[in-house]
Amino acid sequence: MRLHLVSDVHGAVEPLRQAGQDADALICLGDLLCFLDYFDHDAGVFGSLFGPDAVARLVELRTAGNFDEARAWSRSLWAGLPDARTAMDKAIDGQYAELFAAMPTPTYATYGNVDIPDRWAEHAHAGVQILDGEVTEIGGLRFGFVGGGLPTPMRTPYEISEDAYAAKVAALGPVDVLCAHIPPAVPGLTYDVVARRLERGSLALREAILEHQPELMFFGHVHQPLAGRCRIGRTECINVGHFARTRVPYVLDL
Ligand SMILES: [Mn+2]
Repeated sequence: MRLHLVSDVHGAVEPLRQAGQDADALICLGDLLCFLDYFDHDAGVFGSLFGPDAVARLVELRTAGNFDEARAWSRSLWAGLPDARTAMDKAIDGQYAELFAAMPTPTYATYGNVDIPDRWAEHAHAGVQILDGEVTEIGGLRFGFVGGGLPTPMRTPYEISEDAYAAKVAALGPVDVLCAHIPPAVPGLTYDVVARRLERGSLALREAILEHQPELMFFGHVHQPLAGRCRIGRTECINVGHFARTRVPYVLDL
């Protein structure tokens, strides 16, 4: 059985469609939406609503770590837009409609921190199984899925408390393959060498790995990691890659 795994799709519809080909199943570890494209300032929700110059300013502030100023700039942009809420919802639903339509049957998907969980059920077709704090069987193995991210100064759309996250991890129990959007809290896995900061990793994931020692743990979230993989005991922990840039799925032969 051949599985293709992707994470951090961030609006890459056509590459996602291709990533589902020649696979028996696709696993998607979240961050489907593109709000802000750091490289293509015309793209994403912000690019389509506010234009490239406004996006360039926002990218500049966030890259410099001025999150308060970035939020103020973002607020001023939204305030200048008549019926901002509707415009944003329309842009989000438009992206989700295209992305879910590009997913093959079967697809197993969980949320990233840059996702709106409430909007998924409406767009997912019958071949897409949405899993968050849940286990399913794939190729005779138990796969556990945990979605979302932990609180950060970026205040991305789906960040939950450490306790709520730990409860979802605990709900899985022992699994053969652990899948999450964010990595376990290991500095080499969480440090982004381009952004030059530590992203949020999960202590609960690390503890679950130490306790249950699954064969494999897959995640994404850290776009340019110091280390793309590491071992924790007998568990191989693997970042499946920043799909929006690489456009190549991670291939797992079972
Ligand atoms: Mn993420």
